[in-house]
Amino acid sequence: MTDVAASGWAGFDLARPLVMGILNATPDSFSGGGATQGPSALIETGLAMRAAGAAIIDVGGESTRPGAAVVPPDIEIARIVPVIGGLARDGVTVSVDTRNAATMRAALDAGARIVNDVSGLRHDPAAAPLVAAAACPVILMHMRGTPATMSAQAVYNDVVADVLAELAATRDAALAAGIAPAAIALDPGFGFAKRGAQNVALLRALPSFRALGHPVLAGVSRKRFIGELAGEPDPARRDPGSIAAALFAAGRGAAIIRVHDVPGTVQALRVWQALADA
Ligand code: HH2
Repeated sequence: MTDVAASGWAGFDLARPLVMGILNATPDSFSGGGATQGPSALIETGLAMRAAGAAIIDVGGESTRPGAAVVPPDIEIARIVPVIGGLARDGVTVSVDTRNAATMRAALDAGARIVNDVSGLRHDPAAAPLVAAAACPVILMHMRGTPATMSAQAVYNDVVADVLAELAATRDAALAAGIAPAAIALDPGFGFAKRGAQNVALLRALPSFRALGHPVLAGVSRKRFIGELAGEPDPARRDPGSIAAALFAAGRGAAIIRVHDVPGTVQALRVWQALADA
């Protein structure tokens, strides 16, 4: 198997877990949207995340929480392009969180360097050829159905084996479309067509996902299963539980941790790493 830590991804060496800061230019994200802030406030938020230690800022213009409204690409583009442009001009490494090829194109043109697709490039048939031609790093996440239908599809024979097989098939389709193996990172897709204990099983199984030969991203921040484990119904109050899960994911080989609370997660990872290094 390729040594992921040695070979790196997106120009990062991955010797230590990276933090990806979540910047939602949406009015309806599950833990509070940012669209009401306007582009300059969102850019300031993104710059503050970088100053706090985020390696990547993930900019999205469509909420993918269960049952969220579908956002047409032109609205998605209008929400995110000014934010991506502003961050990229300041040298920030930006990923674009989208399922739409037109949005990927506009985001890459505006300076985004990474594509993050919760559908694993399966939602839009134009997406995989576009990413192959752009030769940019890409995060392929596992989900079933769409945000509107996924909750009903959280039925598995063996959640770990099934998600591994489906994500490997998604990866193979990306390779067949001409995307380089070294460009790909994989994500089990916590909360996407998964319920409570299924997320826990997948988190414990992260080493099996890493064994697919790509860096692994874990996006657990403020998600419902964290709330269930913590007894905290309010997503905005789930950062301590999210950090506990982030450290657990890092201990099981996650290379990238996608979070809302960048300063808290960076501090926790620094201490965890220093203790692990000793
Ligand atoms: N989770 C969300 C969105 N994008 N991308 C990846 N790779 N992994 C994830 O787990 C993931 C993701 C959902 O979280 P958030 O962006 O905070 O909410 P919303 O989709 O409601 O905007």
